[in-house]
Amino acid sequence: MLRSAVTISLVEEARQGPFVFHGDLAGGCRKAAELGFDAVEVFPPQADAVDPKALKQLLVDHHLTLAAVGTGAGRIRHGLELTANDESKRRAARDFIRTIIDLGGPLGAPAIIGSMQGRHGVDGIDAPTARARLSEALEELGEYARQYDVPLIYEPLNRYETNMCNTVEQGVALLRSLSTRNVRLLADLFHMNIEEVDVAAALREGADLIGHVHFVDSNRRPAGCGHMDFAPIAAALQAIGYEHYVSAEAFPWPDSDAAAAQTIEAYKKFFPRG
Ligand code: LER
Ligand code: MN
Repeated sequence: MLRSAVTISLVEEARQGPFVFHGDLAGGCRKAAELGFDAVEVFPPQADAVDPKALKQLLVDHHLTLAAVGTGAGRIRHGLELTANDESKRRAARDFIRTIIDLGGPLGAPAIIGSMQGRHGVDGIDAPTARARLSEALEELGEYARQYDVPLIYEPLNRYETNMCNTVEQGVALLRSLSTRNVRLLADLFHMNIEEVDVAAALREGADLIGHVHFVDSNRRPAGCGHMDFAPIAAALQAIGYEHYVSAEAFPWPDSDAAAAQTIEAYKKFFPRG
């Protein structure tokens, strides 16, 4: 069964970012449960900023699961990228992600690699070198996540955020070039609206390699507040037998509570449960 989730950011530097709830893990969990979400997706500043026992208790108390844990603070707060020139920075980037895998893994949640993938064409990093560095990291971290029986999630981003992979097709090609089979794609509808010719067709092409969805409208407002055509997207997810999370990574527009309420309404409309 496909499951709903909502994002909670604990990263001060991401206050203006596309997260529904900000700065309050317990409050976000309470609201998520009140509205009927199945899960929360957490964006921590670093792994040790979250007490795993307290997080587990919050999830139990509110009958929620943990959908995923973001790693983006590794870049925005600590300046780490997997494609960096400096070997020690690349190692620190992988170490950072490993600690996030260790946080989410025991709770059944995968780590997401988005902005930490970095890019080529900066600091003299050429495309093949960047690709090799990213692939090496995905191989290692994908296998590392296996101990918790969770995948590693890799997110193609739009062209203004990376030039590693912008589309599902490029993401599929990257994953197929790896020897690990434990990396899946994140289909973020905001990035896809910018980059894909046809969002629903791209989801069908991604098929069982898609392991997570960021549910959001064209303008990064909550689903239903932009011009995204969700009916064919929902049909494509049903057609590929998608049974993971559809997680609201959207601006808290017009505010967090209204964004969460709007998302759950859109979720019920497009993914009705028998
Ligand atoms: C960044 O634009 C994004 O979509 C996040 O999920 C990645 O950290
Ligand atoms: Mn995203």
